[in-house]
Amino acid sequence: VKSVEASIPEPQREAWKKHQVEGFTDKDGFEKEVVRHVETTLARSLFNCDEGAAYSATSLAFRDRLITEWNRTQQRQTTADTKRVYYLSLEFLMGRALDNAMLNVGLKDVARGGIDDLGFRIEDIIEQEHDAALGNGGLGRLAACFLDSLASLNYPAWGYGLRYRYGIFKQEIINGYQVEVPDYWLDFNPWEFPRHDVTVDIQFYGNVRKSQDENGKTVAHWEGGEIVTAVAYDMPIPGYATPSTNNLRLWSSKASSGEFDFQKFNNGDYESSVADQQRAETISAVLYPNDNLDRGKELRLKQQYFWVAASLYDIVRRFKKSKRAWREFPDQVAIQLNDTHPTLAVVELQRILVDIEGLEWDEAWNIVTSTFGYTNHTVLPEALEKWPVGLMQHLLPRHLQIIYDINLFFLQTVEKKFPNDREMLTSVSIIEESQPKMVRMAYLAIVGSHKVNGVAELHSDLIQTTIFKDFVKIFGADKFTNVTNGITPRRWLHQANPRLSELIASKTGGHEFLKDLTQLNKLELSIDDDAFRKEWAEIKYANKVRLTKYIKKTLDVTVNPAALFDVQVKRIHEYKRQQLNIFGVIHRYLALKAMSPEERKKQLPRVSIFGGKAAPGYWMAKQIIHLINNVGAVVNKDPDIGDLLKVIYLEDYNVSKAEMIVPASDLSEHISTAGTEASGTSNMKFVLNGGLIIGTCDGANIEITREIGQENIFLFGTLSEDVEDLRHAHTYGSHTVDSDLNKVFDTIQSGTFGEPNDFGAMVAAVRDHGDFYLVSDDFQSYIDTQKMVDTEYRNQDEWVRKCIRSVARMGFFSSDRCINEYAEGIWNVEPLVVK
Ligand code: TH1
Repeated sequence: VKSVEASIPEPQREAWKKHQVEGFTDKDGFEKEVVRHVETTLARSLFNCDEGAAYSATSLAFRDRLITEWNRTQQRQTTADTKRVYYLSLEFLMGRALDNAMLNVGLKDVARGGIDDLGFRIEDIIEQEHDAALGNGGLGRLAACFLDSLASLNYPAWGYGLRYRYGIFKQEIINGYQVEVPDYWLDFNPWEFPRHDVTVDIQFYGNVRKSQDENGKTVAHWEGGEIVTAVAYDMPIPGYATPSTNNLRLWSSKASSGEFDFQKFNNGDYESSVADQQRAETISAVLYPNDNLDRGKELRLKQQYFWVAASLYDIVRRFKKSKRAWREFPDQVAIQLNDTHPTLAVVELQRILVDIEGLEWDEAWNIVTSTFGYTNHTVLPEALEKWPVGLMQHLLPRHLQIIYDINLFFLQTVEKKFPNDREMLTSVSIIEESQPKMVRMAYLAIVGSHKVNGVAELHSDLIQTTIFKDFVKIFGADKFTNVTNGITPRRWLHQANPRLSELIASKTGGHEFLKDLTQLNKLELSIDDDAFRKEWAEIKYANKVRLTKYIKKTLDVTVNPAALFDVQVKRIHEYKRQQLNIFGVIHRYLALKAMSPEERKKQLPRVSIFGGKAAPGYWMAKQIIHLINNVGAVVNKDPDIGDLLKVIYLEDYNVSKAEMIVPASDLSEHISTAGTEASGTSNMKFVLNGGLIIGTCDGANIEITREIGQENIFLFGTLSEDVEDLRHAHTYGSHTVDSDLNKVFDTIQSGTFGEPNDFGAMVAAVRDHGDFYLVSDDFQSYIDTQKMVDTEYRNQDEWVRKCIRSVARMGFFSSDRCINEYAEGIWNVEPLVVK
C-alpha cells in the first residue's frame, strides 16, 4: 500500500511539503482565515458581513483545520493496514457541527476572542447553523454519539449512511395541531465534501440468468433492469483532544450517465429523460419519518439496497487494494448493522463473494458471518421489518435467490439439531409462510452475523427470552450479548452545559472526566462543600432562566424559573406514554382548582414541558400533541392557577434544542410501559446534567437506578414480568379504571379542553379497548410518585445533593465505555493513534 506522500515523485515532494496546509492555531491566524473566507470563498465585502456570513466563514476556517488532521488520519489508517469498523446506519442525527468542532480541537476560546474582535458574539454565530437532522430519535442520535466516541478513542472507523436531501421534517404547532414542513438543509453545508470521483453504479430489477463455467459450476448473472449512481459525500468527524478525525460517508443518488437516455433526448422526448433523472434522485430524497414503525414502502427498500450496495462496494474496493486473500476479510473489516435496516448487506456481500469473486458458497458464508454484527433496538412487533417476497423478487431477483439459499442451509442445520420439529422450522424460517410471504429481516440479520446485541440489560434479556428465544437454542447463548447504550459527554455535558462542565473540572482535576467519565465519582468528595452546592444550584437556575426566556420569546408564555421544571421530550408514541403525563397534569389542574386560595398558596409551582414529533401518519400520536396543547391553552390563562401550573409544548424538538432543554430540567419523565423502551438515552443526558428522573422499571432506567442508587430516582409502575398478565386481564377479565383517572376522562369529555368528542378515541383506548399500554394500571402510582417529587423538591439542599451524587455516579453511561465494549466483544479492533 502506497502512502499519498510516496505517490508524489521525489523531485516534486519538496514543493508539496513546503506548502502543506497546517491550519490556524491562534487568534490572529483564526481571524485571518475568517476574513479570507468572507472575502474570497463567500465573495462578500467585509462591510456587509452579517451573522450568517460570519457563521459560514468561521465554519470554513474550522473545516480547513479538520481536513489536515482528517487526511493525516486516513493516511495513517491506510498505511497501518489495520482492521477498520464500518457502522452502517440509515440515520445519523448529528445536530450542529461547529460548536462540537471548536471544542474537540480545543480552539473555542481562540475563536471566541477572534469572533469578538470581528464584532460578533460566538453564541450568536453558533445559533446560525441548521441542524443536520438525518434521523428520527434515539437510534439516529446513538449513531452520532458512537461516531464521536470512535474518533475520540482513536478507533479506525467509518460511518456509512444516506445523504437525504430532506432530513426529519420541521414541526410547527398551528392551533394546537402538528403541521409538517420539509427540512431542506443543504443550501449551505460547509461540513460536507462532495466526492464526485467516488461513485458506484447500483442495479435494480432485471433478471437472473444461470450458466455453467468451464468446471461445470453454475454461475448466476444478474442482468438488465436499471442503474442508479451513488455519489459519495464525506463529513469529517473530529475526536475530542486527539488528532484522529474519522469519516462519515453519505451516499447521494443521481441518474447514471447511461441513464440519461440520449435516444429519448434525440427523439425529442426531453421531458421524459428529465423525469428519469428525477426518479433516480428520489432514492436519497427523504428520510422516512417513522420511529419504531415499519411501513414496508418500496422506496424504503430501494433506499436500503442503494446505500448498502454502495457502502459494500466501497469497503470491498478498499480491501482489495491490500491484495490480501479473501479469508482475511474479517481480520480487516468489521461491519455493524444498526438495527435491521442494513440487513441486505449480508446478502450483498455473499453475492459479491460468490457471483462476482467466484468463491465457494461455504467459504463465502464463513467470511460473511464473521464480518457482521447486528444490534437490535426494539421488541415492538410493528417495528420489526418484513418485506414481501414478491417485492424482493421484483426489485432484487438475485438477492431473493440468495436469501432462499441462506434459509435452506440454515434450516438444514436446524433440522439436524432438532429432528422432526416442524414447529421449530416454521418459527425460525427467514421466510414467513404468510399471505403474502414475507422476508423476516431480523432473522436474516441473526443468521448472517456472529454477534447479536440488545441495548440495555432488560432489553437484551427480553430478546433472548421472547422474540429470538429459538435462535438462542439453535446458536447458543454466546452469540447473544448486551451492550448498554451510552452518550457522549462532550456534546451532552461540555458543549450543552459549559458552566457545569467547568465546575466539575474545578472539582475533579481538570477536564479529564471528558475522556474518562468514571472520574465524575470524585464529585462525591465535594458534596458537603456549601459553596460548591450553591454554585451548582446557580448553574441550574441560570439554565432554567435561559429556557424561560426562550419560552417567552417563542410562545409568549411567562413561566417562573423557580418552579419545578418537569420535562418530557422525545418522539411521541403511545408506548412512551405522553398520555399518562398529560392525564397526570389534568389531575393536578383539577386538584388545584378544587383548593381554597390559602391551600393553593402552599403548593409547589410546576412547569410541565413537552416536546417531540409524531410520525405524520400516526393519528393517535397527533391526538396526544393536540390534547397537550389544548390543556396548555386552558391552564396557562386560568387566573386561579397563575404560576402554580404551566403547560408548555416546545415546537420542533431536535438536537440543538435538546442541548438547551436538557440542562434546564429538574425532573424528566421516562415512563414507558415496562418492557417497551429498549434503552432510552435521554434519561442518561438528563441525569448527567443534574436533573432527577421519574420513570418506570424499563430500559436503561434500571441500570441508571443501579448506578446512582434507588434513593436518587423516582420509580413507579408495573414491572415488565407482570405486563402480559395485566393485558390478558384487561381483555378477558373485568377492567375498571380508578376514580381519579375517571375524573380526568370526564373533564376531557365535558369539553373543557376542546369539543366534548375531541379526544374520545384516546379515552376509549384506556377505558374500553383493553388499555394495551397499562395507563390505568400505572396512573395511581404515577400520581403518588409525583407527590413525593413535590415534597422532596421543597428540600432544595437535599435535592441538590441527590443531583450531585447522581452525576458523580453516571460514569458508566459514556458512549466511550459502550464503544470499548463493542470493540472488544464484537469487532475485535484496536485503537490506532495518529502521530
Ligand atoms: C430506539 C429505541 O426505541 C430506544 O429505546 C433506544 O434507546 C434507541 O433506539 C437506541 O438504541 C429505536 N429507534 C428506532 C427507529 C426505527 C426502528 C426501530 C427503532 S428502535 C426506525
